[in-house]
Amino acid sequence: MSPTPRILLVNPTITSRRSARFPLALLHLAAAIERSGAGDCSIVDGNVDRDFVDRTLRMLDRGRYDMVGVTVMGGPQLAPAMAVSRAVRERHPDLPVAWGGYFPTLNTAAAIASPDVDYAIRGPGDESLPALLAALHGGAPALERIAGLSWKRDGRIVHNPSRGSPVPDDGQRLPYEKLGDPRRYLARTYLGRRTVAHQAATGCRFRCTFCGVAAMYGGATHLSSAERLDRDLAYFRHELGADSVQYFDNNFFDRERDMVPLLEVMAEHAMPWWCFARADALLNLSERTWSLVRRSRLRMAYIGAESPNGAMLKEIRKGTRPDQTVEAVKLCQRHGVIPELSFMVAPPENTEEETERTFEFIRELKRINPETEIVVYVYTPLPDASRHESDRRRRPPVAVHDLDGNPVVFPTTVEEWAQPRWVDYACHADAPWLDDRLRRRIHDFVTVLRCRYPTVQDLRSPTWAKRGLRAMAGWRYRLGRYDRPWELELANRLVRLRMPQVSGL
Ligand code: B12
Ligand code: SF4
Repeated sequence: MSPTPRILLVNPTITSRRSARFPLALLHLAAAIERSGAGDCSIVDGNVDRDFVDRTLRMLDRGRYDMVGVTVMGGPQLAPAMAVSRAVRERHPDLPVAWGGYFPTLNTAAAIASPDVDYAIRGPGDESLPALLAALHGGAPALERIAGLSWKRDGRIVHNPSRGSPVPDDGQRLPYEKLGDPRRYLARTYLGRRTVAHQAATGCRFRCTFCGVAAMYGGATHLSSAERLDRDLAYFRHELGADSVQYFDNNFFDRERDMVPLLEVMAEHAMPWWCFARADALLNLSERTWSLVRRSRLRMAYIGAESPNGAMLKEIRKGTRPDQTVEAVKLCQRHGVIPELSFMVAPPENTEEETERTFEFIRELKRINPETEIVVYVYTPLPDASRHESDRRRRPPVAVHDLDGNPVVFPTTVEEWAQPRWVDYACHADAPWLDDRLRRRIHDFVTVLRCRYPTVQDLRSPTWAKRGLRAMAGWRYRLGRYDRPWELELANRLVRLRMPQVSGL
């Protein structure tokens, strides 16, 4: 082993080069490793290095590394994560490979069962990863004492108790220079010419049953200090030349009293911004805070509206009501903020009825505030085994059934999870209880909707093309004739309108 343990952190490709944003998970881990003094690290980002498997191997060949850490989100990132882990195992059979992130946290058994994965870290890795690096380097703690670690002992799989918790920041900025030139991650978006991705707080204090964030963080959140945010924003502006910010915080307006100091900093920097927010939180903000929100130049808030059905919202423990969605849409309009609402259609129960009801609700919201952006997902509940440990005891498992009435059996291996139908499931794009007719209906509705109301986030399609599509889609939308909009599909193929649910901002 080397004197200072070294880890190579890898972000397998998940998006296009153009849509690459700071790999925040790896930057947080890099900061944690440095802070703990456990070792040193380098980063390979597959969103930027398109031949990231080769690059990973080249770096391992040339440098001394004691471990490879791979961040893995379910869906399209899984196959590249498997490819890089397999390649490392073949070339360096003794080098430990650790997986962390949403996939191994939510599907631990499948991840750790892979012969190419030695360690799966559940939950935030800021404490567990440095501890693992130290343990493998012969130091304390012993493997069995590392929180949230799943590992193999003599061929048996051991799951250590409790996932890690988010770590309060130490006031230092993230080590962006580990990415080479951090300016490569700034992108032209509708917020500005050079938008940067940032996360002021980690975790979320809510426990919505369908949400991976609740499963990861178990209702805990850690906010950034105002001093740190000020330092980060100053760095983005003055060192990187950024002019706008996309905040990936799971729920930006967590508690008003905690957010005001951050908003004051943001108002001083006045860089247009986007964030995730909850309808109830926005409705509860005071007039004074809204004036800060306006001064800080919030442009768009992504709100999980999920459903027009209050009972369903209660059942999934969303904690908001449909009337709050309506009010939030009006409130945003008054304050010059575009609400971007996401909906989960086709739930396992009353699948068709709930879907049609959601379409009607979307139409109502569009009537109230035509600027409202809409993102439509298929409701794909998390497998019971994915829930946070602290939640498993609270609620009995819920069985979901396929079209034939058989209970849905979730994959147990990484190979199965990487199959197209389960990738679609992870992407909230398809579910085993959807028939072809309803699948088509959802697709058609979304096609008509996005042609009738092209997203403002689409900077690529020319204005004339968007106008043309709007006009073409007008009669269908007005009459609710969504079926088989072949002419829109044809025109769309030429224009290639953006899909916010695939590409993000
Ligand atoms: C940025 C982002 C993306 C980026 C890619 C990021 C990248 N890797 O380059 C893009 C836009 C491409 C993306 C895509 C998708 N995403 Co996404 N994404 C996010 C987002 C907004 C931020 C993630 C982030 O950077 N967080 C900041 C870091 C600090 O936190 P973290 O990721 O939790 O990291 C900590 C731990 O996970 C752990 N950890 C992470 N990696 C590792 C690695 C090791 C070795 C260790 C030890 C620990 C560890 O330690 C970290 C530090 O504490 C989250 C929501 C959120 N606010 O977190 C959703 C989120 C992660 N995405 C999600 C999903 C489902 C997707 C999609 C697969 C599907 C979809 N429809 O959204 C798509 C794929 C779309 C497609 N291509 O078809 C879900 C995952 C939940 C789940 N059920 O699995 C989330 C939580 C959104 C949500 N609320 O549902 N996403
Ligand atoms: S849906 Fe939003 S509010 Fe609910 S747990 Fe997930 S991030 Fe938090």
